[in-house]
Amino acid sequence: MIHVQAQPFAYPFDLAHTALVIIDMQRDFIEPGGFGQTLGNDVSLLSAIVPACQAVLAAWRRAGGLVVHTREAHRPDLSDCPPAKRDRGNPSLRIGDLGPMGRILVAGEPGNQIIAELAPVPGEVVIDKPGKGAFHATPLQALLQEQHISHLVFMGVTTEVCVQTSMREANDRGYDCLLLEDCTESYFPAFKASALEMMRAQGAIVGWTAPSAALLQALGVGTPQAVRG
Ligand code: TIU
Repeated sequence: MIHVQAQPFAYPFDLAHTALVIIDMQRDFIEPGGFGQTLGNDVSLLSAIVPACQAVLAAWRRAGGLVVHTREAHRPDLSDCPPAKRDRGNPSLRIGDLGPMGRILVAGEPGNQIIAELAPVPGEVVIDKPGKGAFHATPLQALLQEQHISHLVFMGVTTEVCVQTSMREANDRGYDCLLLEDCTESYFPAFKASALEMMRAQGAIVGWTAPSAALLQALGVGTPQAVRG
């Protein structure tokens, strides 16, 4: 059993029964010209977490843990994108419209790909999800059950939208969830802070949070600073 120094108290997990879940680290949210920017957001905030995510992904792969990537992606005919989603806000381009990285939030388009720094490798799971949560209308739960997974470690964007929704879905399905604080980001720093606080409040009502260094230490991987120090 591995113990991570987390809030509100230590998070214990067994690597064989734990998956690293990376939510929506795709060009549509992180690069200019995608869905995030068309909603009016400053997308530059999100790329700051990429190095920390890379370090965790590398360590998790070395340890041999299961990796799950998600992409927020709609079918080209948008049959899985209800008006309640497509019509929200006042974006310059809506889901399915043609933007500089192809059709916004549509599967297979350049903007829908996971960023090169975190690209999946053969053997890793990639889940296309039409909603905010990773479980809604996807095969994720069946896949986790097949692999005897009971614990999920989360990274990705955005904290209070797809990450929080996915963690809440997971918690209701019985998974113990840890969110890595410096491996998740929001277009709204105050929303990130609130989301972290509300998830770990009331004795980890939704889940635990911890800095990625705490997970790396628990996995026996020193952070670059710790190695130098
Ligand atoms: N808008 C926003 O903050 N997020 C999303 O629309 N999707 C995800 O969080 N992935």
